[in-house]
Order: sequence, then C-alpha cells, then structure tokens
Amino acid sequence: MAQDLTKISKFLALVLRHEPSAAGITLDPHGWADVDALIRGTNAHTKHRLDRDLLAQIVREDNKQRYQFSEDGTKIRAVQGHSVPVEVEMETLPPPPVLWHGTATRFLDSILAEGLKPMSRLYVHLSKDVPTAVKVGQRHGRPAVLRVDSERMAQDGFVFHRAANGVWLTETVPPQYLTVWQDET
Ligand code: HQG
Repeated sequence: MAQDLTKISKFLALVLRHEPSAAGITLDPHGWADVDALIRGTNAHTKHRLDRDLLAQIVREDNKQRYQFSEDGTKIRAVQGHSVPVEVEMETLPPPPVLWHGTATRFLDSILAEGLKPMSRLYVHLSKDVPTAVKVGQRHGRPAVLRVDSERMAQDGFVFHRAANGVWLTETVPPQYLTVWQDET
C-alpha cells in the first residue's frame, strides 16, 4: 500500500478504535461510523483527502483486514483492537488447542506474574501462529512469544472470540496458561 494510504489507514485505526473525536464523529454501540460523516470529518479535521473510492481501496487492501463496511455500505468499523467501549459482534467459538501472544521481553516478568491483561484495549489479542506473534511483539521492542494453552482455558470455561479478520480475543489469560516459547529450530 502506498505510503499516504498507510498514513490514512493509521488515522482510520485511531478514529475507529480509540478516538472518534479526532475526525469529529461518534461510533454507535456496535462500533459503526457513518461513512459520509467519516469522510467529511477526515477532510475537515486533517490534511488527508479522503473519498469513497479511496476508503474502499484502503478497506480492500488493508494487510490485516482491519475494517469492514456494513452490508449496505453506509457504515464502517474496525473489526478488532478497540479501546472505546463498543460491542462488535463476533463469533464465540472453541479456540484452536494453542494460541500465541507476541510481546516485548521487558513485559515478561509482569505478564508471568499477573497474566495477560487487555491493558488499554477491550480484549487480549492472540495470534494463530508464531510468525504473526513475533511481528506483533516487534511493535513493542525485542520480541518474546508466549504460548497460550487455549485448550485448557476453554475446558476451564474461558470464552474466546474470533474477529472477522481471524484475530483471537479473550478477556484475560491467567499465568498458569502461559509458557514462554523458545525457538528450538
Ligand atoms: C502487554 C495490533 C505487562 C501485551 C496487533 C502488549 C494485535 C502486559 C501490551 C493488536 C500485561 C499491550 C493488539 C501485563 C499484557 N503486564 N504488560 N500483565 N498484559 N501486556 O498494542 O496485543 O496492527 O494493546 O503483551 O497486531 O500488542 O493495530 O496489544 O505488549 O493484533 O491492527 O501490553 O494490535 O494490530 O499492547 O496488539 P497492545 P497487542 P494492529
């Protein structure tokens, strides 16, 4: 994706997950923003120039499929990653036996003591494979990967959701379900 599209996409993530007021808009209880209001607000509040075609291109080409349009195309939302309290409808389903969480090495002591917490977001985000978790961890510093015993968590009654883009979400992961993953290859 071209550089300016990436910048607009980052702005959309901010607006649709964390700070709708940055575009002078509000989200409905399910996280939806009105497409016309978002375009108008982005053009009024920022240097970005957004129109329907560009927005559609960003949604289509986003490398993590972070956004979705409503069926009639009048609304848009982020499929996961929110810090604002919205209820995005998601599948609740049994997780794969193992999931992964990428973090930075400097957080490990705290995570192994307290478990994984959602921090500023609504959920703890889990990856379906190690390479994805490594990339997530690299965003924070020197990466470390935790193995999550999601099978045992599910047996113990923890609930998992899968966002429309395949990211797994759960409210918290207590430390007894975590082990630090070591690359043995
Ligand atoms: C850490 C990106 C200390 C946690 C990614 C993480 C993901 C703790 C950081 C999505 C802790 C929060 C989410 C504890 C958790 N003590 N640190 N008890 N519990 N942490 O960014 O999972 O590109 O909110 O390990 O790909 O890194 O934005 O969460 O390092 O899917 O679409 O606190 O965001 O996707 O950081 O990333 P974040 P995350 P996008």
